[in-house]
Amino acid sequence: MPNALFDLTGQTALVTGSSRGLGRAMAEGLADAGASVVLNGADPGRLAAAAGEMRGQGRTVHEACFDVTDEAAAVAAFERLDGEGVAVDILVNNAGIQFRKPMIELDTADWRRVIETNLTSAFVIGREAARRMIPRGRGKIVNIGSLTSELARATVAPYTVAKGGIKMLTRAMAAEWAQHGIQANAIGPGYMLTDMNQALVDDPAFDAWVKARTPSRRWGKPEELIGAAVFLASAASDYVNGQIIYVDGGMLAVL
Ligand code: GCO
Repeated sequence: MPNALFDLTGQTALVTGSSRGLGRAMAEGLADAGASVVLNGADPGRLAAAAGEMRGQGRTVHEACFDVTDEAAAVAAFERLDGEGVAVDILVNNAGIQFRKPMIELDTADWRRVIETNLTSAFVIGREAARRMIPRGRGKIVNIGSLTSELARATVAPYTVAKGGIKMLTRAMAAEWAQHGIQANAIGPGYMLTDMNQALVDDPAFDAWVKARTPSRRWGKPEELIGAAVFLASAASDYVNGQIIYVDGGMLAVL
């Protein structure tokens, strides 16, 4: 008998950016732990395809098609879920983009786009979720950080700053919302095999660096975030708040 602490039956999880990549893997993992999932993406075709595949696997899936940088659309999506009687018990703020360019060449517009997508959206969507969790006296928020929540890498400054902000936003959420029965934590993925990182995987020098720099000597797989996601989404983490769990093959633990 699996431990009920990790059972998400009866819970609904909204995962932003879950048509593919890390978000899709976490949505599937949360569904396998019993949750109904609300998939989110900005591309209606990709979102519908992902939802169809997951429904075909017997999972309960709602769709919320909106761009996380569009505050009005995000608010409207929550109002639609309210109207459908879908209460978000678990929010995974996963949506994010990468933009690699040295700061000296970086346009401010590109800086702002990354900050808006990777950080501000987590605040906006977190606030909308918390406004509904607080009256219920419970809720789980899982923000997706990065190794760059701790360490900088040249050419990814806006991503680094945004992910550093994710770590501190998580603590700010804990500071204000823990008293209302909400647990806000984060996951910091290491170098994972995702579309966003394909250019790095395909670069022999970067690939070799990741494998040498990571004690596990390999890239991570998206499904390897599921354990941390289920833990932080479940009763097993009811006294955990403001923390970030690194799923990075040990990279941050060593020089
Ligand atoms: C990069 C990568 C990283 C990883 C991940 C590491 O360009 O260095 O995209 O940012 O995606 O965030 O935790």
